[in-house]
Amino acid sequence: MEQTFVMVKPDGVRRGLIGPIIARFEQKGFTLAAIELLRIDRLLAEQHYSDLRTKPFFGELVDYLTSGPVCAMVWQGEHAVENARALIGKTNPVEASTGTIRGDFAMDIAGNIVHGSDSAASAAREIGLFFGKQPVSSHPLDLYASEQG
Ligand code: DAT
Ligand code: MG
Repeated sequence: MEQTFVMVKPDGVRRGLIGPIIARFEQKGFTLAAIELLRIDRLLAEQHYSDLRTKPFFGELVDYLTSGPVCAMVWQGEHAVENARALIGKTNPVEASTGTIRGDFAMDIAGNIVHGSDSAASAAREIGLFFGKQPVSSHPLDLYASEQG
């Protein structure tokens, strides 16, 4: 069973969208394996988006990600990475289809409210960054996930 890393970004948290976003993952058939509300520091934001560090918008991206609490989650299920990306929609909300999270809840690329890992390797790296090096299966909340199958 595959796992992916999903994060409600600060504007999503501020706007009260943790619940609606969780609902979509549950309705789709994902199982929640770990969840934490936290404020991330600049170092963690920079590590999370290290592949984008040469982009002109990198500083603003780090400002945005550290502007308030985020909700970090691990969701698991069949093809979790690809299914989560499909649920989230295209990076730019202008291009994201209605019915996707970004298509329905966001207006601008600099405030696209949610993150989802882009590959299994990224998911493993991001889960490690946010939930520590131990496998999420050793996380207490994963008892719930294993009961659900
Ligand atoms: P995604 O979040 O869909 O995986 P990404 O990894 O290419 O997209 O970029 C990470 C985040 O960086 C994205 O969610 C929003 C921000 N971003 C990407 N391109 C941008 C741009 N041209 N201007 C401003 N922010 C951008
Ligand atoms: Mg990405």
